Amino acid sequence: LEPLYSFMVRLRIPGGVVTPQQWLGLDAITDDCSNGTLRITTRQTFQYHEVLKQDMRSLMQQINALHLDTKGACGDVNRNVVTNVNPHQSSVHAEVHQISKAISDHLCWQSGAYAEVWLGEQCVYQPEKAEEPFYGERYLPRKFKIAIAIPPENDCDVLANDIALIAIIENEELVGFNVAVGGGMGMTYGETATFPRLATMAGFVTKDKIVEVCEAIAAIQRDYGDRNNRGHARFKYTIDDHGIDWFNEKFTEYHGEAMAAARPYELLRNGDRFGWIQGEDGQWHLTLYLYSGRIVDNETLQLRTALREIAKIHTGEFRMTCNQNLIIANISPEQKSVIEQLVEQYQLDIGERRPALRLNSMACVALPTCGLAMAESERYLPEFLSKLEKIMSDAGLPEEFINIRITGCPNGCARPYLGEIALTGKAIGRYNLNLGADFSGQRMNRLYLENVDETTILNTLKPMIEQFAAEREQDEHFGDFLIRVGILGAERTPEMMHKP
Ligand code: SRM
Ligand code: SF4
Repeated sequence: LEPLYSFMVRLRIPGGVVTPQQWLGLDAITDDCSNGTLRITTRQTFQYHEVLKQDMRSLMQQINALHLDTKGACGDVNRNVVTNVNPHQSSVHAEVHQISKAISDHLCWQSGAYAEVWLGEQCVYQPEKAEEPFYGERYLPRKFKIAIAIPPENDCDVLANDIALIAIIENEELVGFNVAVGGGMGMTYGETATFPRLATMAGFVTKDKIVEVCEAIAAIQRDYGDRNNRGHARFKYTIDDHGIDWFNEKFTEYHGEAMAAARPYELLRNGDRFGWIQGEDGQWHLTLYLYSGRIVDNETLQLRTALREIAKIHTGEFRMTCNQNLIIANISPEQKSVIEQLVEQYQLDIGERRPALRLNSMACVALPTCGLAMAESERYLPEFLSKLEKIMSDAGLPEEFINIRITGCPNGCARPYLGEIALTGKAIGRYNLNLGADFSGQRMNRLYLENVDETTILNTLKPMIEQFAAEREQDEHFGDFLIRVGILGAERTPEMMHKP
């Protein structure tokens, strides 16, 4: 007899798109092999929780039958490539989605062991042929992440990635990408050599070269990343240690030509836009608010059932967002009213049924499934928001959007260092309070209070919110306000990561 092992399984879905047929298949697996919930992640894909060891093969085979896979969803390789959410809003979005798939496929590992272990295929190992032409025998020093933003939207928090690609559109055509390198969120409490970092701008490349450009950059990390100290192995430390000029020299060597100068762009916001949008081709798209991306039926909301019913009749696609929300995309004008009826019947949230504060909030999974959690996150977010909403409402700001993030530890899975208000777990019921990011994912917050309980957090925020209500400038966001009036200093630098 062995212990009852259970696993979390994450899919690779570049750009976060699945068909209604795939949705129905993924939904069915939830009952067959998992804990009855599907979970949309902060990187536009799905996770299954509590998959028993005995169900693992069946789950992997069912995923494979849906023409999906789990390759590179975890491990020291390139992870799910994320992009802006709505490809049908313009042809640029569609093109960028194809590019995200091309990068993901190109940097996907090749090993036949996956098919052998999970799909029951015969081993086809040929010792004379390299199994991993790019990764070699040692893969990368650490996980590696790529995101693509299409300005002015930054819903993927592009600068939090190892490679941040910012689409440059001229005369309504995608011409290429600005490339920034060395972003990442994770840190370890008390270890000042670890810190979150936003990617540094390196230059511009044309779109036809982008797959090779990503390969060259990942190869620099493969060859120069720290393989001795796992806590220092992310690409952000390679960039921070050597500097951007060193990177640009290496890039020219690896890629064969230098990047051009970065081109102008503007990122305006990093949350999702909810409700109905009509694309340039006349098709409709509906963005739904899902609480922390958890798709489950409960007493108050039959969310799983509702989405299953929609999938049965929907002819477009489903798109996951990097904020754990969902777009029912590419709905024909004829089908719009049918979907509207289902949305109404199941009381799904299109952003109108919640206070504004919730719509820009995110929490990582944390307890009970995450082994690294020090505090509650997903299960605590609604309670925290309710209390904060009361403060906002009393201050006369019930409609104000503030970007709120909670995580159960400092690893940063809900990108907390980009929250205007962010809690990172320290112990059960205790958090670090981080304040002062901007509203567009381009400035990190900094530590304001360490290891405090809910009462202290709310008592700290209340006067700040009241002052914000009284003294804010027109359209000023909370994080910017805290800096303008001097409650916080202007920059989060590596030295300030651990101190107010
Ligand atoms: Fe994460 C580890 C969940 C996005 C930084 N992350 C984990 C693990 C696998 C815990 C573990 O290693 O034992 C968590 C599983 C919890 C569970 O029960 O499901 C976990 N991470 C998640 C997800 C599901 C959070 C969510 O609520 O949606 C996200 C899945 C993304 C995906 O689909 O691939 C998730 N993780 C992120 C992000 C955000 C992002 O990528 O945009 C980050 C910060 C960005 C970054 O990588 O720098 C992130 N996760 C980490 C880290 C810290 C890495 C570091 O550089 O220090 C760990 C711990 C580690 O790798 O050692 C971690
Ligand atoms: Fe787990 Fe920490 Fe990631 Fe939350 S931030 S899911 S607690 S590793």
